[in-house]
Amino acid sequence: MKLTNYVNGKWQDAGNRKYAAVLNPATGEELAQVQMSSAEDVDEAAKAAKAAQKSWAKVPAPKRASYLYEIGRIMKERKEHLAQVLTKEMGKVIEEGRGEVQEGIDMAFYMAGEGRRLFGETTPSELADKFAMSIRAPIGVVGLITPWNFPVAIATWKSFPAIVAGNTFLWKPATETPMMAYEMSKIFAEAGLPDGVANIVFGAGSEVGTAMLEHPDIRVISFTGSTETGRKIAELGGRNLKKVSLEMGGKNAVIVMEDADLDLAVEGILWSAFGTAGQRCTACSRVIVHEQVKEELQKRLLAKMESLTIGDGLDESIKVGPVINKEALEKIHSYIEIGKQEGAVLLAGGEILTGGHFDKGNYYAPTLFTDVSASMRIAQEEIFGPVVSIIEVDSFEAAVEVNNGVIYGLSSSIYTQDINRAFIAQRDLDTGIVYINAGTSGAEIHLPFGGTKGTGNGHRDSGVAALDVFTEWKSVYVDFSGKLQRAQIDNEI
Ligand code: UN1
Repeated sequence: MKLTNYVNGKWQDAGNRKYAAVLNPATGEELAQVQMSSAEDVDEAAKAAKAAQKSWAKVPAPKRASYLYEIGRIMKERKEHLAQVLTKEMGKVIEEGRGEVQEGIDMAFYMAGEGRRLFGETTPSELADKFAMSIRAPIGVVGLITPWNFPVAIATWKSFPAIVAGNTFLWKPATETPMMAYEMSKIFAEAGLPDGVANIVFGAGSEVGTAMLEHPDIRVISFTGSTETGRKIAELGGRNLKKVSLEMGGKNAVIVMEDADLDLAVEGILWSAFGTAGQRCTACSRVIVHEQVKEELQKRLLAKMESLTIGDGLDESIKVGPVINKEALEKIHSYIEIGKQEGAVLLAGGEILTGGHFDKGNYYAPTLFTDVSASMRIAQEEIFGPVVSIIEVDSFEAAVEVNNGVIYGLSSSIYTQDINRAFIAQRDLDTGIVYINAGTSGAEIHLPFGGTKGTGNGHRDSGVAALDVFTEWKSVYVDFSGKLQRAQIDNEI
């Protein structure tokens, strides 16, 4: 199967194009071939998006929203199929695949509701017989660059607010996971979304991403991915005066205080750290534990880790799927040596799994380090795999300091029964998302998603906050006095 770009409501013919193989990370099997586009392909899509945008912006927002209701309805109807495709190309276990598709469905209905809101403000004018209001205006053509770890949910966080707000878009999905984008192109077409509103261009970041950043007609770039790539996007986007929204890495921690419900904490850690094989931006990669409960927590965590089943995520009994590719496997593994050399103690895992079906896929053993100090590289750098480091502290204050002592600021969590501490924690943990008595992952779509410091650049995905990325504020003054009225001059207050 050849996946070609979706431009102006049509799929390009397979023709004489460049392709890359899409592999199932669980089995190594080739699933499809994906088009590797050029700057010309980007230009063609940007032109189509531009041509469609003016009339799209004139469609009343509730009508634009009606397409989202239809998209959501089809996604719901097709949920199992989409989840299967997602698990095959990305590797996450099927239960999580279903959850991710649900996240997209939720986003469709939520953003569709915005079609009847998109609130601006009315405010008194400082002059008599004058009316003042601010409205959200669409920006134009927007560019979306999405990662492989959430091939559909993150794309919906970006494309659905873009659609309801009256923009048209060009979406570059990750090369590893184009099949979900292809599925979405079929859904866009079936929902009757006018041609040119949604355009999908497959290909490499260096080629397609760069061309998007340099294209004069693309006004916004919304990106989720690595900090390294995000920095390059910010630089190039800055030079080209694009509005750039970045969602990048994390080094998220679960804090376990001495009064915590330890079994609950263990469950939260297990889910946040090893769910999606640790490949979530929100994954827990540090456990900051009070010295009084460290040994006990460690013991219970190790015991529970033994029950983690590893394998092909299509098998319902599997809890931890493969990692995305061989490079990821190597990168994760390189941190094991780094951790050992720095003096951390390896309690479990630390190996690429081999033998039998493991040989065909990319499987890494769930890994636990202990006696890690806050400044070690394994406690500072994003590993993006099933690797957790236990850091011992002697107080709540020290726990907060360790949590905040990294360059990232996406998600944090604290387990405690003390209500005062919980509230101090939500105030003092310097991440964009804070959980009390729950792990670090599990964001819901109607709240803003994003992080502080090196995780982002001040924007947010999902929630109403997403509309800020895809709209421009327009202030409108209506003077019905029939005479010249000069603000700041003709109105002595
Ligand atoms: C991501 O890892 O980039 O909160 C997104 C969560 C999911 C989204 C994660 N709802 O883990």
